[in-house]
Amino acid sequence: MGTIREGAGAGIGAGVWRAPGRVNLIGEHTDYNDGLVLPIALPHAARATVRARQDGVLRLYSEQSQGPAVELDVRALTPGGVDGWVRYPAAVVWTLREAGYPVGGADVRIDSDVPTGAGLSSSAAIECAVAAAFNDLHGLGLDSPEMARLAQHAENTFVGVPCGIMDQMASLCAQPGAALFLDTRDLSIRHVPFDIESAGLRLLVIDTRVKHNLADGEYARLRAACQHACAVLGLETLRDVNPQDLLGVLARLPRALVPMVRHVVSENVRVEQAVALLEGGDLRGLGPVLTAGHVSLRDDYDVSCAETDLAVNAAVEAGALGARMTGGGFGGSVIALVDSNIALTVAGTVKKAFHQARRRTPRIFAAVASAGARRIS
Ligand code: GAF
Repeated sequence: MGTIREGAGAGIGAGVWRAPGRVNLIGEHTDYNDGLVLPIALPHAARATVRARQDGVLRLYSEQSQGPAVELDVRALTPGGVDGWVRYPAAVVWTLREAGYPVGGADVRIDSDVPTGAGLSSSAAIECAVAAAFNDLHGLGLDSPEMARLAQHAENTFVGVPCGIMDQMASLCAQPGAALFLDTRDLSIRHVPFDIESAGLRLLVIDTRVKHNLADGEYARLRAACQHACAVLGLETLRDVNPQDLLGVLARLPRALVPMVRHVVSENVRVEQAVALLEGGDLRGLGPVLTAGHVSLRDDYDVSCAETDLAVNAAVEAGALGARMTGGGFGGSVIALVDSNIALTVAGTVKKAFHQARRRTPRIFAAVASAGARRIS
């Protein structure tokens, strides 16, 4: 069951690739609106040990799953044809083949420490590790944004989740000590200094352990509502709304769409504010921008939930400079920017608040901006 012989390690046709999960500092639900995002890569990552095979069999094994290895025929892969975690590597291989790249079977072993169901992009990490592996093993010559587009397409088409491109870009393009300022309209990127430890700060990630699942239809509904707003406004994308004209634009929308559009347009402005603060060396100034982003997601975009609100409120009351839910929402994780000397106190206060509210104890860790995907052996 489920073991792959290691052979000569990273010899010809084999190797190990690593791709991280992410937290987004600010810029939520903007990526499918051609907007701005500012994620960092987490130190947590998926490692894919991959060896090319000549027989067309894709053999997938995960250290974290309970089950045995799954064997698939690469020629028979079909969207919707497989379930569970194997969808992610299978989706990437299917997409590469659909795009005409000459890739075949492989033994793939995944070992990931990215928490799953926590809104930290554990699935994008697997996709990106596998994309990087096949890119190298088959000499495809794809650059990181091209791999990100393929991985996003894999998730949209094969897995059936209509996600934007932020998570895949973060996993593939991030650099240590920097946040990734990404314009999803043209995939232009800028690495913005985010060395929080030198600034005497910590970025706490609070996994509320409320299951976050993008495939349940809510995310697709939000995306469709943004497209509807564009149709009403006669725009290609909500990025075409000039923030200066926001009030006039909102006046032309049906009432139900007003808060959503207000969030998307104001969130792009918050990303620009955050970038200006970080580039000016004012990391503490980021705090209020984070909290304002949370208020907008909670009240306008309506994707927060009791537990993410509880974590944000408890962190801010305990002295965090700012806090917000991160990722798609409906559960998942919260980030809190705190002075390092009170990081433990803030974490303790959040746990206590969850205990008092009779919720599961959240998992809390401090994250630093880490490296994007790369081959490690
Ligand atoms: C999820 C999606 F996968 C991203 O593309 C992005 O839309 C995010 O939710 C919300 O900002 O992580």
